[in-house]
Amino acid sequence: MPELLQGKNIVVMGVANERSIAWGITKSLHNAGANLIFTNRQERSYQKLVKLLEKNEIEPKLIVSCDVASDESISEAFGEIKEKVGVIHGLVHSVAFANRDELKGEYADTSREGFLLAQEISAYSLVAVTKAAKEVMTEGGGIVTQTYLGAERVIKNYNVMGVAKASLEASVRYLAEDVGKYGIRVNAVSAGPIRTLSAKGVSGFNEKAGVIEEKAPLRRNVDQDQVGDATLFLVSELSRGITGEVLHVDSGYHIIG
Ligand code: NDP
Ligand code: KAL
Repeated sequence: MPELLQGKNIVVMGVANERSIAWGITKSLHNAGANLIFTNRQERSYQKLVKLLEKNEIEPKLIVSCDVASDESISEAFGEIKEKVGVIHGLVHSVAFANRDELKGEYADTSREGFLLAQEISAYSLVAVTKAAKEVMTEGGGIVTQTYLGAERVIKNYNVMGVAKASLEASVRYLAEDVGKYGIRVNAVSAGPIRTLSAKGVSGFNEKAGVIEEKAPLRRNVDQDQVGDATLFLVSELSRGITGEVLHVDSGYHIIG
């Protein structure tokens, strides 16, 4: 579908490496003809992204640095996007963070700082970037974030991140109402377990991925490309009647009791 996003400018936040969900999304958006603008936090991610883009012969429209922990960084990033690109038609938020030591044991042991950090980076960041992006989305468009089933159910080890994702999903609904009048839609993809840099080193990942193969209707795990195509759908006009929605891309696992 090379014409689906032809001439559309889409911002992608959260490519750390080839395994990132945001990289799967990048490939889907690129194949649909989008012009891509990237944001990263770490220099290491920037270097990886530049190499990946070269290898895949994708010409970025712009790459800007953006740490979602800082209002100044967000406003500088979107200021530069406005100046160099003008209008944007979509935004992909694929960013989350919690301290590793809070992603095990009991949720009841979560520290105040750990709770606030997970909320700030994983949930408030969507609010902050929506506020900045709506100023540049003057022709309407789609905003899409990434969530996980741990927002809806208690999933071992997900702990503080589950509560942050619940906040993210509620934010999707409140933001959808606010920006709907400007022709902007806000949705989330709830992906099944995918082995990425974030998933590395956190306990319980293998167990979760194993259960999907055993119990999900499709009896297989999802990958970055499947999440990429679903995100493309939600960014594009194909989903023009959908907002405030959480779409599960999880081989159907969430319907199983
Ligand atoms: P990655 O580790 O590839 O991506 C995480 C990204 O978050 C990195 O690019 C990182 O940027 C970025 N990030 C963290 N803190 C900040 C910050 N302060 N400012 C800006 N960017 C920041 O992992 P995934 O692709 O797995 O994660 C992407 C999203 O998908 C997350 O929201 C995650 O919760 C969600 N998700 C993941 C699932 C999985 O199984 N992997 C399942 C369901 C949802 P940098 O590297 O520059 O620090
Ligand atoms: C039940 C599952 C098992 C894993 C439990 C928790 C996973 C939490 C995800 C969270 C985003 C991970 C981190 O924040 C890791 C961080 O503390 C250390 N890593 C880093 O700093 C790397 C270098 C950078 C790139 O990472 C980030 N995030 O910036 C959940 C599984 C089955 C599904 C997953 C992994 C869901 C999810 O939300 O990612």
